[in-house]
Amino acid sequence: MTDSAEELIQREERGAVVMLTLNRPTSLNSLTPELIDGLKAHVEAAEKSDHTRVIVITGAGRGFCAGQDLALVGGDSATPVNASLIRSYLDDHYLPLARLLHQGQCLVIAAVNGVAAGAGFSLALAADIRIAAPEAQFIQAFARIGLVPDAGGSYFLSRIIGPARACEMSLRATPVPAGEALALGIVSEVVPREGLIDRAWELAGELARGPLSLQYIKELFLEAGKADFETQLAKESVLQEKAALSWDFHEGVQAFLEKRPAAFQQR
Ligand code: T3D
Repeated sequence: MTDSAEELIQREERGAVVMLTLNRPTSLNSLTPELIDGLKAHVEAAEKSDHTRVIVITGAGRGFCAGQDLALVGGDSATPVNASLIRSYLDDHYLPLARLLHQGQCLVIAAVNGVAAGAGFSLALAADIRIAAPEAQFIQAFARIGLVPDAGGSYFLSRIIGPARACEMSLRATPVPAGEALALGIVSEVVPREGLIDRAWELAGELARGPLSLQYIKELFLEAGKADFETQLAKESVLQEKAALSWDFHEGVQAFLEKRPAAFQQR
């Protein structure tokens, strides 16, 4: 396949949900600057849109994302890789994408269809919810090539599974299969491969129909792992006041009292 910008990421939109499929299947959707920036452009567009609420990220073929395209990193054996270039590459490409996914208003689901390795694992970890096919495996592959976790890979993983297990996973770089990832809390569901995308649409649709407060909930948990108790109490109060001002809060209470399902309008 070619790597034209149009084909690198497939986009499908259904109502308030956008599904973005990484499309370099022959290298398990390994990441090039064009792929990272293309994904970021799609996420930015979703953030700017007045109707997109949920983004699903998945991969074409048998892999989710095998991390950095190593063919672009390795030179000839006599020439060491320029470390400062790697630093600026991270700063210019990976980090803006990680920030946008983690801190943006859209809710993000990673539908992990196959292996997620290195920065591909970090990408999945930046999502708010991960579901996976039984074939998926998660590898903190960085140490295999003499690197450290990046693109948020240490931050997210230690918050999800605890620093000790995250450190061990990163030191040993052994694959964690989907079932173990479920037990560890890395993914919230394991779904048969053939049903994974349907399940992702369903879950995304459920979130998209939810109240406006879902975006405040995402914001609340941005800091929850590191804020002290008083700071988090204050943040809850501020966001609760905002949520209470929403039409959806009124609708939620009315629906309860009238014993009917709520019809939220995300306002
Ligand atoms: O700028 C910087 O570099 C800093 C940023 C670093 C961020 C990172 O992500 S570092 C980590 C990079 N990723 C890896 O180290 C993972 C490399 N891949 C693998 O270890 C294995 O491919 C997997 C464990 C992910 C899957 O193994 P398997 O046996 O299922 O598949 P395979 O046969 O190894 O791969 C299939 C094809 O994809 C193969 O190509 P071929 O032989 O069919 O032509 C393989 O070379 C290619 N491929 C897989 N991963 C990458 C890749 N090509 C380029 N880059 C890859 N990361």
